[in-house]
Order: sequence, then structure tokens, then C-alpha cells
Amino acid sequence: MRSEDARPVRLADYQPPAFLIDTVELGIDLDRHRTRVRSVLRVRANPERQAPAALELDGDELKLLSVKLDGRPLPADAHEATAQKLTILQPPAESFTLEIETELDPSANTKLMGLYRSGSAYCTQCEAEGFRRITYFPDRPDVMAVYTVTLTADRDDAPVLLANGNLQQKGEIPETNRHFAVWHDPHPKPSYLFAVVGGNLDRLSDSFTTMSGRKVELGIYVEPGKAGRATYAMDALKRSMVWDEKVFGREYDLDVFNIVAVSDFNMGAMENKGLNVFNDKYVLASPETATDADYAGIESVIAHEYFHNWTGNRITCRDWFQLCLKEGLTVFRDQEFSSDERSRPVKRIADVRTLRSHQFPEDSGPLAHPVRPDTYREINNFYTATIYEKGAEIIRMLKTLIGADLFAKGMDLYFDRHDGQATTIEAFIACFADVSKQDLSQFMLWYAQAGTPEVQVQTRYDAEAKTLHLDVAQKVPATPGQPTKKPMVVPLAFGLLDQDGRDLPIRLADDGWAENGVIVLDQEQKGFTCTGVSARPVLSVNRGFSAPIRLIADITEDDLFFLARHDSDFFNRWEALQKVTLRELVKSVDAIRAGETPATDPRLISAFASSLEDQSLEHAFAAQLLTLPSEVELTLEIGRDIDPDAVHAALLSLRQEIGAGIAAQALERYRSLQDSGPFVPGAASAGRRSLRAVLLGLLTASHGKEAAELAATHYRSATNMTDRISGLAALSRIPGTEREEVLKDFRARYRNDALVMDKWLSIQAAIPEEDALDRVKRLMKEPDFSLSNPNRVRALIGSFAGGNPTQFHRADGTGYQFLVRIIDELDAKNPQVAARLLTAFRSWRTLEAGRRARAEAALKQLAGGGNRSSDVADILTRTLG
Ligand code: 0A1
Ligand code: ZN
Repeated sequence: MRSEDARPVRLADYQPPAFLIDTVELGIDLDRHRTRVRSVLRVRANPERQAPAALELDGDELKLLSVKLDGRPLPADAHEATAQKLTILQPPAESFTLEIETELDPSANTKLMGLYRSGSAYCTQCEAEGFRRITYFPDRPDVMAVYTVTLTADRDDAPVLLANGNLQQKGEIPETNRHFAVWHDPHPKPSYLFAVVGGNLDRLSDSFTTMSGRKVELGIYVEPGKAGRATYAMDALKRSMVWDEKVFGREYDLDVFNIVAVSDFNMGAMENKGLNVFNDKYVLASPETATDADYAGIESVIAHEYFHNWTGNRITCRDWFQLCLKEGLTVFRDQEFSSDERSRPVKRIADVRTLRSHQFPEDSGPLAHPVRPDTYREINNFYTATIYEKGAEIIRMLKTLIGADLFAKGMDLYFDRHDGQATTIEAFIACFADVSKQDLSQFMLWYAQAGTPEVQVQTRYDAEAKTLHLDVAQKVPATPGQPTKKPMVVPLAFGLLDQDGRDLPIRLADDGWAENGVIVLDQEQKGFTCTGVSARPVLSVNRGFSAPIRLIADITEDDLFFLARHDSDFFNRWEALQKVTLRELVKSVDAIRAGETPATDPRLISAFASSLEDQSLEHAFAAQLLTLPSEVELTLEIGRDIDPDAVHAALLSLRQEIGAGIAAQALERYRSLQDSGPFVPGAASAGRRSLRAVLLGLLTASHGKEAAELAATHYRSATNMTDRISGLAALSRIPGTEREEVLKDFRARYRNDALVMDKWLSIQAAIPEEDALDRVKRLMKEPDFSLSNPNRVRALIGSFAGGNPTQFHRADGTGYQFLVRIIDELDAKNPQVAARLLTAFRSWRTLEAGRRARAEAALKQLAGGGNRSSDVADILTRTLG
């Protein structure tokens, strides 16, 4: 669809579908260029709607071969067909059968939406609106049907034939070289969950017995020869199935559960009913090819897609405005799963880091939108950090507000009440309002109002009255289309520490004992008084990041250092050190811009030293404590008039100072953490490796000769990919021949493994040096790169635009010029990936004037050029708007 066609869709205009489809019988004859699709639909008018004059079916770039109604060809004057729409002009009043034949070319489908070829396989992607690229259909999530699919293909071209549901039949087609398979999915589903796969694939098989004793066959399909790399994914799948039974009481509901890994995929993975299709990055792992981060990513994406079986598939979304109904909830569920499987505080810190570096910038710029938007032009652009990650935060707040028991009851009620339906956020929240008997209407503002609330906390201690008074106030910033905001419901978990760092019992003047330690701010301003406080305590607030806010507290540096050592809430221990570090960094940036040398508070170096000394801490947690805030986080803290060079310089200088300040201890600890024995991907050993990698980063921050040697030795002595990448990443920041040699060595070792080469591309794209852009351009010409594969594009171009702030935001504007040129070219091939790259400009207005002008010029140049896809046009308009 081109930009001029894209009219905004509005939630307020929602109407139930005019026609319902009870059953869909699909016959798909797979062919690399001429795939034929025969679709038989059982159609009836929706009794909830007045019978409309015509039946309109969605299409996208479709070629219609024939259409029949109740077995008879439809005369030309009884229908209208374009590539985008099929209209049946006067459909019968009673139910009827529509038979539609279309033809498509999977090999020419570079958008990777609908049916396409990836490597040796045919596969599909139908969310959000891809089914209409396969056949004409009312392609909206509230039309749910029972599907039966007959696939045929050349036996050699596609020995494996898969679709949703259970396999009913398979066999040969006599006197041809073709074979067939019939799959039936008994669960009514929306078209976006439809999937078929055909190809030459290997299978890793296993099985799972559900809590009621049913046996489910599990299969993971991968490129030939790679089944050995799917064992971790299989293990994660079985653990997810157990967890969902135990924690949410959810059992799997088909006889088979299949996963297919493909190498060309626009996103991470897709939860098609009984047939998940995955970007192979989130399936394939071996100690030699995958890092600990890859293993953790596989575990969480496998869990996420599996959990969708209930939150998304059994209960789906009424319309795409409700996307967070399935996504926010499922992210919450996968986060909880990983917390239970690994370390809860470390997972929380990682999730908050993700939220702050992706969602917060989105929420404070031109692309800000509510978790449930009320209008969109291109739904593909709404698979955002706001809908996913902020959506998950809302669920977490709900649980904090009503308590774990009522939350579990509310979930049970939701599953009971809405099973088999396409529903809304209102219906979901009503379940929790019903079980808790609380009025959650104000809470709904979290779905409706965009922007990160700023919450100010001021404390007053009265020694005589033995009270601590908290003055809490909130402000929700203006966002596009929402100039004024109402106060939100903000649950703030908090604690008071005595001078020895112990938690004091909390008694609130009005509410009695605050046993769960949560105060709720639901007005613009509110006061809370804690009584019986015999000495001035230290306040720890927003513990566990109980609300996704920006907290502005009148807390001294001394108190932050104290919290960093003593807070019983590990999240806030980490948070305290981050906060004080950010304060220092902001001062450094000012100093650097004024031409002065930044001076770091020596207490900060000591705080890092004591984090390192504390042997009682989990390794992974210590690694988080010793990791400085990212450039994005520091940029956000400063807020305006950003000079990315100064931001980078401040961080580098602090890293060097810490590295020098703790060198002796760090080196000793670094050595003591060396892995012995075979690689295991579990949380404990991953934690050890991550602490060792963070220490390596600090020890090599000086970028001297010794640093290069240490990093190169780390690289060369590695026995697994995690250590190899830590060594390469550290060395990549140290210019010199050693670096170039190691880069060559890496390529020679892994050149046949595209997923590993992505790491090589992405590390080089992020080198913060003058010639980074030339290097990226050079790498684009290498056979390791291809503009047609989304993983390659993200690894090279995405890492440059999103992970190399000084070079993307070069003062001369050449970084911007480069990116818009790539987007211009990519837009014709794969608009979704092009639009995603364009979001690298989302914070352009916060830049200092020179860069701002250059970014604007580049964006305007893109807007003025050729025919833009609706995906790119939408992001462009909003970014410039
Ligand atoms: N529902 C998937 C995400 C997804 C969305 C769109 C896609 O194609 C454009 C693919 C996947 C999930 O949440 O995992
Ligand atoms: Zn999802």
C-alpha cells in the first residue's frame, strides 16, 4: 500500500464485522513462483449487524483467478475485484459458500508478509495483515474461524508440510512427484494466527505430558544439519509448558506443538496456533556459536510465543487497538518466567534497562503513543516498546495494586469468562475490578495517556513528632495529540532504612500498617505521614521499579551511597548507584562542553570498589552494579540540547577513571572468574562470565597497549562464543593492528555462520571512531551482508544508527544522510524493516541546534523523495510532526 492510500483508522469507529466466517478450507499448491490458493469459506451475515448490501474482503497485491458462490461462478456484474479488495455485490441473506482462487509468487515476496520463501522453505507471516496477501478474506482479528488446510508440494522441494492444528492425513499424489498433507485446527482463530510451512527441514523431536495426562508431540524444524542446535530451545519450551501449568493453570490444547526456525523474518517470532514460526536467531544455539545473551533471548522468546497460546490465541484481540491485551500481558508472563528460572532482581534490572533505553525515549519524543492507541495509519508500526514493555509494566502495577492473590483470581476469571473470544482491554480490566471490588477506571488512564509520568518525592523529618512526611506529586508530560493529562494511579513500593541499613516497620498515619509497603499516588499531589520513626531514616522509594515513572527525589548523594550498600531491595541498591552515577555524568558533560576536565567524586569510585569487594553478591548482580548507564540513558537524563560527543566522552572518562581506580582488585577478580570445565548456559555460570566481561571492559577502558593485550588474550583463549564476543567487543574499542587481526580471525572462523557473522557486523558498526561510516559502507559490500535479510540489516545498519551515537549523529550530518539513503532503497523491498530503521531519528529534537538542523534536513529529503510505503510515510510524518 502506498502512503496516499493510508487513511487513519480510529478506535471510535469500531463496528463488529458485517459477515462472519465459520469455516475456512484452504487448498494450497506450493510452487516457487506460481502458488495456487483455493479458499472455501462458509459465510453468514453477523446477526449483531444489519445485513449490509455487499460483502467486502481484504486483499493485498492479489491476483484473482476465479470466484464461485454456492458452487456457481459469479458473473462479472456480481462482484468487483482489485488487488486490494474483492467485493461480492449482493450476497445471499442466508449463509452461503464462497470459493476463491488466487495465485501468488512466494519468491518475489520481499516484504516477508504473507507467503514467502526463506532459504529452503516456504513460510508465512500473517500478523497483522498478511493473510490478505494469500487470499481475499475479512482480515481482522474478530473474525474467528475453524481452518482445514490441504497443502500439496513437490516431494523434493518440500518434503515437510506443516500447518496449524493437528495432522489429519498425508500421502502421495499418484502419478505425480507431488505429495500432500491435511491439517485441521479445531480452535476457531483469527486469520493473523494462520500459518503454513513447507520445505526441506530437519526435525528435533520430543514430547510433553500435560497436567491432565495428555501427550503432546513437540517438533522443532530447522535448516538441514542444524537440529543439534535446537536442544536448548526445546528445553526452554518444555520448561515454559510446565511453568504455565504451575503458575497460571494453563494447559496446552492440541496434540502437536511445532516450531519452525527461518532465517528471513521481520521480527523475533510469531505465535501462530500450534505452529510458531521463529527468526532462527531465537532458536539456534550452541556454546560455540551463541552467547549467554542469545541463550537468555531464546528462553524468553520461546516462552513468550508459547504463552501466547492462552494470552493471544485462546483469547485474542477484538481489533488492533487492543494489541497490548495480548502483548503487554504476554511480555509480563515471559518476564515472570525468566525471573523464576533465573535471578529475579537481575531480570528486573535488565527489564528496566530495556524499558529506559527503548520505551522512555519513545515516550518522550514525536513517536509517543498510548499503550492502547486510539488511532493509527499503519498497524505494523505499533509493535513498539510502549505496547510491549510499558504494556507489561501496567500488568505488573495492577498486581502490585490489588495483590498477588486477587491478581491470580482475576486472571482465572479472565480465562474463564473470555475463552474463545476476541476482546478488549476494558473486558480484561473488568475481571480485576470484579474480583478486587476496586474501581479501576482511573487506572485505565495508563492505557490511554502517553508519556512517562514524573513523580516528585520530598521528605520532611520531624524529630519531635517522630514522623516522616512524604510529599508526592506527579506530572504527566504533554505528548503528540495529548496536550493535557489527568493524574494517574501510581503505586510506589517503599521502605525506610535505619542508620544500620535495616528496614524499619512502616506505620502510616491514616492507613495503619503499610504491610505491603506500597503507597498509592492517585492525585496530582498527596501527602503521606509515617509515624513512630525515632531517628531520621533513609527513604527507598519505587522499590523494584513498582511504577514506570521518572522519579525525582530530594535525596542526597550520601543517602544514595548508603542505599547502594544497604537497601534490602536489590533493584533499588542498583538504582541508587545508577542515580548517583548519572548525577556525576551530567556534571561531566557540562564540564566537557565548557572545555574543562571532568572531576569525579572519589566516593563514586569507592562505591564501585565496594560493589566489587562484596563477595556475597550474585555475580550477575555485581555485573549490573558495575555497568555504567548507557548513552541513551544519559541523554535522556540531560533531556535537551544534546551533544552526543560530550555524552560519549563523559562516559568514557568515567569508565577509565573507575578502571584505573579499581585496577588491582578488578584484575584479581577477573582472573579468579575464569571458566573451568565445559560451558553450561545456566544463569549462575552466565553470571560469572558477565561479571568477568564487565571487569574486562573496565580494565581495558584506558585503550592502551596492555589493554589491547588483555582483550586479545581474552578473545584467543575463549572456549565459547560468550567469552569470544566479550574479548572482541573490548578489543573493538582499541584502535590498532591487533583489533584488525582479531576481526579477520573471527571472520575466518565463522564466515559460514550468518548468525555469528551478525555479531561481527554489529560490533564493527558500533565502533565510535571517525571512520565508522566508511567501515559500514565497506562491510555492506561484503558477501556477509545483504539488504534482503532483516537480521543482516539490523546487525549492520541498525547497530550503526542505534548503537553508535557519536558516528550516527556526526556533526557533519553524513550519518543521517547515509541512513536516509538506505531507507530509501530498502523501502521498496521491505517497508517494515525500513520503517523500523527510521525510528533511529525519534529523539532528533533533543539534539543541539546544528545536528538538529541536519537531522531535519535529512528527514525532509526522505519525505520529498519518491513513492514512500505507508510504513515509512507514517513514521516520517509523525517524526517530523
Ligand atoms: N506477535 C509477535 C510479534 C510479531 C508481530 C508482527 C510480525 O510480523 C510483522 C511478526 C511477529 C510476538 O509478539 O511475538
Ligand atoms: Zn507477543
